[in-house]
Amino acid sequence: MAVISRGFGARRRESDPHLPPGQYLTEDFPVLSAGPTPRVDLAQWRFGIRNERGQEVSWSWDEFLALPIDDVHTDIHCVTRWSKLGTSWRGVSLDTLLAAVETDAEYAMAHSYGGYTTNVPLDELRGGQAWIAFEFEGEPLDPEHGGPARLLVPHLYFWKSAKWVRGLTLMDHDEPGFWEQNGYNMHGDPWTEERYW
Ligand SMILES: Nc1nc2c(c(=O)[nH]1)N[C@H]1C(S)=C(S)[C@@H](COP(=O)(O)O)O[C@H]1N2
Ligand SMILES: [Mo]
Repeated sequence: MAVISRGFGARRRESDPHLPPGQYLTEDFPVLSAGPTPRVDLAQWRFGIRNERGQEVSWSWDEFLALPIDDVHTDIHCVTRWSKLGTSWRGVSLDTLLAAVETDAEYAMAHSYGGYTTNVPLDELRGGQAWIAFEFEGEPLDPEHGGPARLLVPHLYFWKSAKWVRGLTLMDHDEPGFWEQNGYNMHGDPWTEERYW
């Protein structure tokens, strides 16, 4: 019986409908950072959105926490092939933040404390698909995972989820961010394996 149940378990995991092609399941939470973890003082922290005409709206930490907050349960998929299912986050929806901004832009560049950037089509940040997350599994987001706050765009590969995010720049045209300049995909859909160019 033990043999049968192990075999059954392995088959079920491989064919898990939540696992995109070419991915494997992991229970731990790997850290992938291109540089050192920046320490961001909450008294100095701001999140801003600049539109294509250069107008900027921004929030202090206290203003940000006063916005409506979502509980998000989602799977995450790293281009290095690990996926983690059923993660829990709390954050402010990009729908809420973008409602404060006038724009006809089609693309966004996320900028982080520390200098990381990543580009995302603006529509992919709308419609309940993206958050600025500040809690993971009921705890303040660990600095190495992007605390105080990170972009969370779980339907795209996880490199699009900029850690230590400090703002978005909205753009009429697409531009490559940090990993995209180094060969990663401009879009990054894990279900169609948009890994590299
Ligand atoms: N600011 C910043 N954000 C980042 C990165 C980074 O190096 N710097 N790495 C990206 C990559 S490649 C991945 S897979 C995820 C990893 O997030 P984690 O370290 O919380 O697992 O963060 C993404 N966001
Ligand atoms: Mo990654």
